[in-house]
Amino acid sequence: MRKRVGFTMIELLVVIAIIGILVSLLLPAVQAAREAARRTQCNNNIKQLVLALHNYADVNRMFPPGHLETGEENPPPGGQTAQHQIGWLTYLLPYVEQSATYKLVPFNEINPSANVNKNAAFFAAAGTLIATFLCPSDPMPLVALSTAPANYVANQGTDCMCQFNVCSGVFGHSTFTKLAWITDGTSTTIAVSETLRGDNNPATLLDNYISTSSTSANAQDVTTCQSFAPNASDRGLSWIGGQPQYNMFSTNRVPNDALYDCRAPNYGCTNMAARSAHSGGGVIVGMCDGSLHFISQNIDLATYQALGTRSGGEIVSLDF
Ligand SMILES: [Ca+2]
Repeated sequence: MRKRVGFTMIELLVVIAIIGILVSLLLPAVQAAREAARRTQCNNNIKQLVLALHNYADVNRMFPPGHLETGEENPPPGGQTAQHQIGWLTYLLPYVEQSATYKLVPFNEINPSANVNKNAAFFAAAGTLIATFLCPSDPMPLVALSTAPANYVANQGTDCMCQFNVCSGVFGHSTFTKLAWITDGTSTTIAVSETLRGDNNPATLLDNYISTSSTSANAQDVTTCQSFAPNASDRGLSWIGGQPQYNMFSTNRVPNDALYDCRAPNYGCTNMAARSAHSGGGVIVGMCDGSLHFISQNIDLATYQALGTRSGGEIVSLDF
């Protein structure tokens, strides 16, 4: 009698089923390992950024502004307002090994008669993708724009409008904070956190926020702000840009807040929560002393706000 070779159909099915089970056991582990690697990268980036802030402060005796208008601050009647708004990450370029890009930024160009943001040199700098500015845990694909994005945002505290050194947080418009002003202590004051990038497409609602010029809207009052339709989708889409949705966050509301971020009225007041897609629900923050923490979106709001102020006088335990 001829000996049977090969497998029966049942044997084959059993083998396939076993392989399927093994793969299904392995895949989540592989995915978890990949996300852990991505998260480590996001952690390292924030660490680099806070170190860069300190290196900047060593040279300049203060932190860089959250954002700054380098054009005419008060143009003559009928003149255009300043066009060149520069975000804080721009000032850190020399301290994260990006001096070549830094040299392209036309900081001092004042040209109220033209939109200098269309300056060729500006876009050569603005369009440069910088890995240190990107958190690979953000699931949003990179959008092809003339400005390159960033996942890192600076702490403006609980303020809606933070400018000219009058800020509860550490960074603001035309604000240059000295380390000595952080009287609550650098280990309990947040410097940097994360945001989720938009896709620049208001038709895809999930990543939208509310941006309105209505003077009846108050971004500081997040609940009231929700009555407006979420209509903007450019959060995090320019590291160079000096607009709050690109580079600032508020501790007025907890990380990953379920309500929409707000910007109103007339773009003056912003209330953007820190956001991330990390498992566990929360965001990484870099404190002003360079230490890193993962802050849960379930954190007590008063504690979170205390971590946002630089000189609020609150007592915060170190196990937040
Ligand atoms: Ca504080």
